[in-house]
Amino acid sequence: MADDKDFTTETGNAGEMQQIAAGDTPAMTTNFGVPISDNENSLKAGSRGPTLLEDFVLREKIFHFDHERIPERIVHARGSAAHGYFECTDPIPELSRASLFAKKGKKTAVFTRFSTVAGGAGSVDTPRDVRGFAVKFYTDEGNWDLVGNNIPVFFIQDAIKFPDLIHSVKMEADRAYPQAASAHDTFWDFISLMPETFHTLMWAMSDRGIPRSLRMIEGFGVHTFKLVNEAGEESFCKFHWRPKLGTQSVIWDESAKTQGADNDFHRRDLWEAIDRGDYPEWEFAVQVFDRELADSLPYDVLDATKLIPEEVVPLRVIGRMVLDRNPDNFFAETEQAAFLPSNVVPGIDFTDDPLLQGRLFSYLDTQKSRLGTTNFHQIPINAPKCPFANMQRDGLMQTHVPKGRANYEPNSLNEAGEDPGPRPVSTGFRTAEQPVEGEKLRIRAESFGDFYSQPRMYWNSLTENEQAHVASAIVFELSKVSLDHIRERMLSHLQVVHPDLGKRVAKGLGMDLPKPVKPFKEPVDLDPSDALSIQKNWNRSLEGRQVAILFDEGSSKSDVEALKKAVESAKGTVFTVAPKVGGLPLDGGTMKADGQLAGSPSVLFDAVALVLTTEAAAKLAKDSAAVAFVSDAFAHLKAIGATEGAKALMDRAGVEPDEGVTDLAGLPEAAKLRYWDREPKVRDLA
Ligand code: HDD
Repeated sequence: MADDKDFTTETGNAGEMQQIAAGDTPAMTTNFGVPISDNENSLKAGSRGPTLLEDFVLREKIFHFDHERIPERIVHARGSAAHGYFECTDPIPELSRASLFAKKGKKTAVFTRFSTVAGGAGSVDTPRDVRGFAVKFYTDEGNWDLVGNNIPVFFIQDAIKFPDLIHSVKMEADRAYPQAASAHDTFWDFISLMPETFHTLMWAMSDRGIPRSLRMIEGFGVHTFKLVNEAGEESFCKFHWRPKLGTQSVIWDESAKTQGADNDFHRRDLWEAIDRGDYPEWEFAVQVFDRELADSLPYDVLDATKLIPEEVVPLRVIGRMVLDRNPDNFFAETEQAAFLPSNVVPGIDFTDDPLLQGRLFSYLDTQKSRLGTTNFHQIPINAPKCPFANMQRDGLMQTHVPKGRANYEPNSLNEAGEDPGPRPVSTGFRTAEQPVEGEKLRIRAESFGDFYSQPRMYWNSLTENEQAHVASAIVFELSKVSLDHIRERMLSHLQVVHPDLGKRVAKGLGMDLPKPVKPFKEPVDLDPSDALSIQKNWNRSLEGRQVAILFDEGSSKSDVEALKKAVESAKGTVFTVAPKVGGLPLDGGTMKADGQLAGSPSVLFDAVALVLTTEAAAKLAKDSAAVAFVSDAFAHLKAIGATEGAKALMDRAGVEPDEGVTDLAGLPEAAKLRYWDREPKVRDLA
């Protein structure tokens, strides 16, 4: 027995823990505060005997572990978030009495969660998908949740279709695949039967569906909301977030390969940027218009499948959001964050958009099943930062301990000297008054009936290269559809969106064009909007972009260092890559690399530099990881800067000279762009 005791104290944590606990680190305890002396061994009858039921330390630990997972979000399950602040830069009291827009320089704390839609919580970051962009503003008059996406329109017009849309895109019901992908029968079956989805579909199939970074996505409130001022006057409003780094996307082949290289590509990028002090930032803008303008538009502003181009109603930038703090704990904050479109504050109000109206119910309801209690608002991440009080009481996991007996209103307990509790105030939230009349109808407004004009406008707003990406994405996805009639039905619609799109997708599928559908409303030609294109608005900057420098034995250390300095002084970041990470002999001294070649493919970076000697390049030309590093960078339209010695590797990788292929000195400038003109050389686009 003496031996058993010695074994535990010498090699287990128990003795150590007690010592640490006696110093700076707090003692480990049970959930009820009882100090724990041994976190290594369960309580047994004899050193090799059965475990005792009496062991409350073991039972509590396993019990808690068994229940660690909560139901994941039915949509937007995979997400990453950060804390930060909203700063008002141009107050709008004439439009809204919302306190966060009241004064220039006023800061309001925010918690912002980005997400993919279709995949589960453990899925990857880079599938083709819409991205969620949900912001919780902790204003001093309560929480406002702006629960938007990176695409300004939505697939459906009425909330009653949401479960069908989501069932169709999630993994198929019998086989439970594909995970996090829209390229399958049921999604395209639904889409092909619901032409209202086409506008958002075009956006999802465009480069918007494969963003480079969460720091480089736009955000949209999607619906038309109302702003209400102190006098009760209202205006219509759409909300926009514009990333300071510019909107940037990747190439589809790159996105698919990134999935293999790093499941957490976006999550890591967001975390690391905030961690090193490169705080992501967005401008916040409103598009404000009145009923008269709304009535003059050829589409309905209550229809969430339509956008209003900036050229029609300009954006007014009124603030900025900076995300400057990573969560302390993923579960407690990001996972338990509950966003509710019904959370608005005085000065902001809803419209009758039937999609928004349905959302007002859905999000409150879902929190009860996800977080298990009507008291989810008491979880720190969800609780307002301003005082809050009402007569709602009790319920599961109640953490407030209200004093006194005033749990009803009105009461006159104050007349007896007792605390009467909170009462409604005249400055509280008031719904903007609006006349409502009409018959009770289960019907879609005729003004919602044009499904083709805006998808066509979007197509016409893109560059030729972006159009080719859309057509190719649709070909890719429909090629994964196994049922011919779905493909045919899509073709009969796509040619109505635009004859060119229909023809190109048919050609890409190797199918004949069927007869076009007869639309409910004939499409009209709306003016294209340059603001909708990513490439036309490219941010020519190294900020937020990362350059990989590949070196090997004999490379010039000073060349690597000079390039690193040049990239960093232009606000880019550098990641060094070598066949071995531990340190290689370079010309000028040894150097360690940040990543090993096989685990650091070029899909993870925005541009690559090859600082290689002739000997090293000849050796690497026989290494498939090195060849793929270069050929992928070329195929993904990235800048490549190289020493003369790197030629053998460049040749083996099929690099042909163009504007984006440069010497080391030219790379910091070249790395600000992608080389769209190169694309026809490296792939066959639809
Ligand atoms: Fe939704 C989550 C965005 C329509 C029902 N939605 C959710 C999230 C985002 C959006 C960003 C994740 C929030 C987070 O990070 O926790 N959803 C949208 C947008 C829509 C939209 C921009 C249309 C304009 N959603 C929509 C409809 C319904 C829902 C029409 C139901 C009728 N959405 C939900 C939900 C979720 C959700 C099931 C899942 C988890 C949650 O709410 O909290 O209730």
